[in-house]
Amino acid sequence: MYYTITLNPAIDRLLFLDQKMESRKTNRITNVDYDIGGKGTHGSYAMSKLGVDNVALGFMGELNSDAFQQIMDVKGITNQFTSIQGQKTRECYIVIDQVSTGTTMLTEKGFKVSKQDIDTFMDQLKKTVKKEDTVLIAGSLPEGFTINDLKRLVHLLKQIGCFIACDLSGDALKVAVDLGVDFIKPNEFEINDLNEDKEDLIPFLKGLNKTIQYIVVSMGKNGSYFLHNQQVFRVISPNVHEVNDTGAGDCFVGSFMAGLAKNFDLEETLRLASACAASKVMHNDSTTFDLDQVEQLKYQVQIQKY
Ligand code: TA6
Repeated sequence: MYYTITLNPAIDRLLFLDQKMESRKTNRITNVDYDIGGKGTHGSYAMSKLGVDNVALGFMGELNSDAFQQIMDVKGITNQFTSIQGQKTRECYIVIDQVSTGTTMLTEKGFKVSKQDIDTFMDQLKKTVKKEDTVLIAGSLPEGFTINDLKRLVHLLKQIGCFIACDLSGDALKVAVDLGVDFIKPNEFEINDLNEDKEDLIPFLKGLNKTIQYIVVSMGKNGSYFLHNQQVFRVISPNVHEVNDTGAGDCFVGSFMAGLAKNFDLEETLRLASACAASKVMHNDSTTFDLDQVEQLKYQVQIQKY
């Protein structure tokens, strides 16, 4: 089974403007919509859409759990979130205008989890996840969930022996690297931070690849680097009309996991993930991509062995 863990999910409130957002000006909102937010949930959406059964896990706030579950139902995401009593799942605001070349994301901090919430979650995980499973941990950590709790989580999964994928940043990414998980997806800035001795990029990535099986370095519109078994690939994404880039990286990760689940070869997996992410940015919410579009975009993905 495939699992995703979103420790600090969100309800994305999509704010549409028909002009470019400017300070010192009234920016009129022309439409409001909602989508699920948080990176693991997006991975779950992508896997489900590509026919890979999975369950989304993590924490959710009790106070707006109906709204949260309703969006999960609309998106077809099977889930078993641990409820945090007396608190709300955060909202994140995504500003989408007609003219700008990127959305603006304003993220709330989110709920605070207690030691008891964390213990309940870890116990559930221990009972649920098996050696043959794959677990993706993605997104920010909520208040109360410390770096030591993350270490505990990764150690638990390592003890179980499952495949561990992480889409984390900052200190959390460092934990994933230090503990040698199976997959990471830093962006170009995060990899720079990890590369403290400022080694050349490719030798540095090859060093990381000795302990981490799969590495994707995402560079937005400029595509990505991908490493597996000391092989380096440069992946150039199709050139598409971007409407909303929110969630594109999450979509890449979920689709990549789906490719692995379907035993696609590496090139096919990279083509699929890149095409799904490209289709995602052509849609105006945080998750949607189109399977027919993906079929066409797959052939526009360029993959070069480095
Ligand atoms: O990657 C997009 C997204 O998952 C949004 O949907 C938004 O809710 C945000 O990222 C959450 O990111 P964070 O790093 O705060 O967990």
